[in-house]
Amino acid sequence: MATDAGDPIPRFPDGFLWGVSTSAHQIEGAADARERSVWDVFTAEPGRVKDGSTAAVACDHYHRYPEDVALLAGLGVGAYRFSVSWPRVNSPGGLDFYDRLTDELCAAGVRPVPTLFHWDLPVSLEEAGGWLTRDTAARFADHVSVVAERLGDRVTKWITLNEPAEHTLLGHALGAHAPGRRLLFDALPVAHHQLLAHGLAVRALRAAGADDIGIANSHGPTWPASGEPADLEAAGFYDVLLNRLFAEPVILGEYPDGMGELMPGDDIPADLEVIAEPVDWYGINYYAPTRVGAPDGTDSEYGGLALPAELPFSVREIEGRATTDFGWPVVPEALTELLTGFRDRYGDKLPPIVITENGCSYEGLDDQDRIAYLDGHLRALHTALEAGVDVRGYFVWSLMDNFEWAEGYARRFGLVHVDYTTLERTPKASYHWFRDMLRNQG
Ligand code: IFM
Repeated sequence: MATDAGDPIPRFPDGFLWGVSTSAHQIEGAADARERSVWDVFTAEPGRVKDGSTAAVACDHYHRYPEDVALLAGLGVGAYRFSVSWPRVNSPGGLDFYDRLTDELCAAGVRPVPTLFHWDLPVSLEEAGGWLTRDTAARFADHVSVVAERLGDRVTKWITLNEPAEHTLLGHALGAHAPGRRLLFDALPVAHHQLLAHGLAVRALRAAGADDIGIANSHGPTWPASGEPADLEAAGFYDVLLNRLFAEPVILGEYPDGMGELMPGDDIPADLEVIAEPVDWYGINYYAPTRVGAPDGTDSEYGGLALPAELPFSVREIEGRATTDFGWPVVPEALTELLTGFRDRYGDKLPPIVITENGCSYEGLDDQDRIAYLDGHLRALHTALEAGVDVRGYFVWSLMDNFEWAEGYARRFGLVHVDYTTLERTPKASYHWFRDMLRNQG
């Protein structure tokens, strides 16, 4: 891949927050020290995870967190985004782990940034209806209050949910992720209830005194396959489903046209008031743009995901681009397009942005492709800042290789390599590159 290697990454503003991200189920292991989650059930079913693996041990971060915090300190990041496992918090002594982790981070001078839900719903709640049930949003607010009460003296920056779009689409519409439901458009209540949970969580965090709160939504530009009306219509619909459906309730307090009517509940305007509870910043997870056309009557496959023919769109290849090991196209300039597009679409209503995830899967310790990916995306991010988009931080996905959901351990996103037999951590070339980049930033 072509890079501007050698040229330093341009300087970001003073106070810009640099970090790396992980999530509980993907790294912690210690499954016997917590209640079961939907992912424990899902991974136990044959054929659900490509390599047949589970996250029972994963990176064993639960036991090895001091070593991992030392890696963060060595990297020189200002912040670490991790997630708090709801099933662990429900289990005796579970919150103690996050207490210890928070103390360790603070002692190392790394700011803790917990995400309060990253897809690992407790099985007990799934059995009560999961995200198809409105009550789960209220239960989430209770969970948030418990965590905030315990950690709020040291944690000042919070993330409510991770990628409700993917959890709706992959987990409930297509059945590719836990809890494995294949409801297609009947999965829409899952979107509404997660958004409601987000709004209730913001209120619970404010009640606990928090004043630095965001959400991590995944977004990417949608590129129509052609200028034909059928392709434009399909791409517009995809954009609503993956981008606008999750951004607009939070940012504008409204659903895109026609979507509010499809949502469950007696009083959607009242719910939207909760969902639009002001956030202090808006988190964007960005990986790649998507090229979308009219349905072509066949099942298709995109980055490991099976897309059934009955969807009202089809995902097409972006030609002429390098792809990551996951098959995702590498298009750094689409990050600039995404951010300026958000600014143009939402104007003054758009809160400051934080890139809460960006990264790529590649094999190998000498991961020059990852360096090129990060280099290109940081330049693209800087271009967006120069164009006047208010971006306040950037987090790499991920600190270390981990359990990549339905792909198992086959996809390596880490700056640090994990040997899943010995659990030994080895910083990759990209770790050293990112550390040096941060030093240059001063
Ligand atoms: O590993 C995931 C993460 O859990 C959510 N965002 C995308 C990452 C890479 O697929």
